[in-house]
Amino acid sequence: MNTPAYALAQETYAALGVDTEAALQKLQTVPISLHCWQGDDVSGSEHPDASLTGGGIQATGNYPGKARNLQELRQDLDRAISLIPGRHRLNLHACYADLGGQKIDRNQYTTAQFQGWIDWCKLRGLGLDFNPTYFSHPLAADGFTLSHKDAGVRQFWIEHGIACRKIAAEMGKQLGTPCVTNFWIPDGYKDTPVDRKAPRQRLEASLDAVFAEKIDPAFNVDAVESKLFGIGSESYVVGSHEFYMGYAVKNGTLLCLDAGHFHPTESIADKISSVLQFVPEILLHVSRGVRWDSDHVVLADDATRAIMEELVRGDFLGRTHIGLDFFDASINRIAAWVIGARDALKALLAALLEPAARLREAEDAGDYTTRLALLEEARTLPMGAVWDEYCVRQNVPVGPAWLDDVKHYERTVLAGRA
Ligand code: RNT
Ligand code: ZN
Repeated sequence: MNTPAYALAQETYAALGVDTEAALQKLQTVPISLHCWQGDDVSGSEHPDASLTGGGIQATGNYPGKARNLQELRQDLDRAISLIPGRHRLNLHACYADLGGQKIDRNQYTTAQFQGWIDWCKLRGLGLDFNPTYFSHPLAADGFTLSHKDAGVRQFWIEHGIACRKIAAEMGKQLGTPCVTNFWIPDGYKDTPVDRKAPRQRLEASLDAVFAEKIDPAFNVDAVESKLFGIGSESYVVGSHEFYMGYAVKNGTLLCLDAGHFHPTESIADKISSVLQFVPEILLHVSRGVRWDSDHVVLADDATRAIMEELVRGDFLGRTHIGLDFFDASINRIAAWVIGARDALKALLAALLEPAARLREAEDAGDYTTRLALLEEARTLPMGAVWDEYCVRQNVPVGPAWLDDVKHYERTVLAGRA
């Protein structure tokens, strides 16, 4: 039984040649990879007092109730997932290893430290994506990892990368869906370097060593993520966009585009159709920079919508892995997950509901007046009714009702974590 509002919306869209049922069908096939690190401000689980250090990234805020261990993180993830329509994935960082009290360093990690996560995902029908962790570690404390001057430090991080790819392949195998392993490293200088070349040469050699072993893409695929600048690496980042674009094209890896990793007026939406002409697939870190790479909660704003529009218009969804990447410690962390994921999905739905045929016809005919007029009229079409219908069908709360659930959880569960 459809809601009356949906029935009306369906008619409105049909008059513009848009099939809302087809849009909803498509929407439920697109997984969003939910990043575990929103749950605890990128602290991880390696020591009892683990916290984010260095790495050119920063979580700000001290909202109470942060997950203090893996059990709490999983409990919080379960709650968030129950409020997000559709079937999605979990994006895990290696610093969320389950060490069971043992002292194991990152270059020694094996599947054993992640079997708990694999089982957890299997039970819930979630795919799993993975990230080696090149920060919050003594050997990353001076801001360099895979491009470090010291061969011993580089070797440690190469071994970490190799270990993570093996674990990721096992995740993909056990869960029956390829794992996307994303490599992001913080390496860079606060102040102007004299030698920009050597660190990049070392990074290339290190990556070649990490990726030397071929892995069946049915189990694991690798992505590399660039960045313009970071906290403490304002003047120079080894893994710049040009560096990784070149690396990905040369080596056939995926390229990861993070929405917060470019100049503030630059949009990753415009990069998608260029990049996909030269690399087989991309990974997106859907994020929101506010003046800088601040990793604010994703919104269904123009920037996110532009990204989703490109994926739909260019027929790129089949070659794109969508992940979220933000960490806001100033609001309820479960709400942050839910807002970001629901808004990414809303932006995608808006793109799927575009009067695409009419728009293309106008553009092809050189009628840019009609193109502009239709694009602007599309903004106020009744998308909300279609979104609500999707939530009803997917058995998740409609509208802001999910917030009552989160507030209740805050009172009954999070409050006890003081
Ligand atoms: C950092 C990158 C990277 C991280 C995660 C935690 O600027 O965006 O993706 O946010 O690996
Ligand atoms: Zn990112």
